[in-house]
Amino acid sequence: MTAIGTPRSDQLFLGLDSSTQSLKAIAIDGTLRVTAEYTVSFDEDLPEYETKGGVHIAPDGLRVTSPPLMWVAALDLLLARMQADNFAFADVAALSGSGQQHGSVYLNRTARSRLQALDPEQPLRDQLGDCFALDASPIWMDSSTTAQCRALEAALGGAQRVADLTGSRAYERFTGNQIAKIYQDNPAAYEASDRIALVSSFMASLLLGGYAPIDTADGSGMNLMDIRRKDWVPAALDQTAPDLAARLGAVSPAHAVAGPIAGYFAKRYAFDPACRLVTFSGDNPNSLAGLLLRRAGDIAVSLGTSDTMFGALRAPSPSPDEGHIFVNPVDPEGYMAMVVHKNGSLTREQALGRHKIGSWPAFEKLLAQTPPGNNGNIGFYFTDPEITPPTHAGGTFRFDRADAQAADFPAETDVRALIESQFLSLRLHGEHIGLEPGMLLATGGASENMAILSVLANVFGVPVYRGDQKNSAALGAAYRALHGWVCEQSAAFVPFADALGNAPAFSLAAEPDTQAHAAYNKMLDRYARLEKQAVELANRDA
Ligand code: 5FX
Repeated sequence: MTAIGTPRSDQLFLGLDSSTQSLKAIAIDGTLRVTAEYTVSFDEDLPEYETKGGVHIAPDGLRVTSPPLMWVAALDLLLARMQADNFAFADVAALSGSGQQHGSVYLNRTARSRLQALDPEQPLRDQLGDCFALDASPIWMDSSTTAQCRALEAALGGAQRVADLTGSRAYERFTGNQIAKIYQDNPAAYEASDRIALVSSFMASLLLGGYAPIDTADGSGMNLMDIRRKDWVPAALDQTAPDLAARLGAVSPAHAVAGPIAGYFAKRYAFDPACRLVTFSGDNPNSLAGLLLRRAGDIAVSLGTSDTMFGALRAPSPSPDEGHIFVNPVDPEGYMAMVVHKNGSLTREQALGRHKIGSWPAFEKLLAQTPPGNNGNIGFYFTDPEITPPTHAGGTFRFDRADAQAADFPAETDVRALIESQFLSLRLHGEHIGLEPGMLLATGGASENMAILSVLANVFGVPVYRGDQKNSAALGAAYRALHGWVCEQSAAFVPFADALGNAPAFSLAAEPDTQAHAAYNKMLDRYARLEKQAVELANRDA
């Protein structure tokens, strides 16, 4: 007999990930083995929404949105594909999910009743088209809210105060500042909103058949929640828009069960009507769970559309200059710290195009032609306005060994300058918010590139591991589904590590070279000084 709270091997736990470019699903069984994976790509599978990389970018380059109905259509398509593949929906004991952080969805007064009365004969897209107060959802790539950020900091007593309360100083993409802009630019849309959801709580609401709560980890990315009290900051709400608390609803810990799955999914796909829906969270908090970062010093670097570095912390020490502190999604008393670069994969891909480097193996070969430290050449590659360090405009700034600005570098110097710069910046800014790795876990598309991982190991001077599982946010959501299910079955909070005892180990991908690491240690102060100069240059051009 299995003990209460111990999953059986024939039970499934499903994790969804609604990211910038795709909707994915990963199923694990009760022994944590991945049994199935599915993906819907927004650009390719839903071309009628005319997105590029899943988004629409306004001509000013600052406003970035996605159509929320596309996310609904993606869920229809994903579940239809799973059904066509005979996925065993009936065996799913619990599901949870992940959403790109910060994005907001504005639901009008018809939404709640529509969600509660979904017709299983019809796709979701056909039933929910008119339940939005705004058909373009601002997402994390949006950097149009500088005025709202400064106003929030002024109202609350400065950047340090906002960081101390909410975990981060005011950032353009953080949801509160986005809501403030919607309220100011389009008061009718704000007025028509009955519920303002994050991408994570919106996707959860579809599956719950009603409004699902925002969890405290994803809620930490809004500049509206007190990360210690785990509740909204009244002064921040007041500064943002009127009657906001009612539109946001109450926050919930991420491990809590929000309810059973909506009848729609039980009838249309044969989910067990008792299947538990564990509160959804943000992609970075889910990745923390997916990568099983339990000890301080276990730090992940996710190399994707954005590059992020994050790890668990016991005590938060937010900085007004960089990085974010979020509530930990698997330890409601704990925290996680994170540094984000907006210019990740797209910037690496642009370097490939700019230098006519045909392939990633050719990129690796070029990288091998220059030594660690790049003979003193350093570059800053802000394809878009950067998040860390914050800039108001994009721009590329190259400096030679004598600190003189260079218009360009030869291809082999440029690719090294780019990769070294991305990792030196993570190291510099991560250290400021307590992220000091004993080891690194690399994930995301670029983590398949061994030459890039070797630079990462050398910059930080620690071994770099790689999980076989690339989709850490979807996997983390599946792990969290299991965790939430175990907590509910046990009628008590069970530590994540205890619930996930069987989790797989990671494989060593790169070890640091002492000499190379010494070169980067020597370079860091100069890098920090030149970074300040690059930020000034970018802002001067803004
Ligand atoms: C985190 O703060 C970010 O803005 C990004 O990593 C998004 O979460 C990507 F979805």
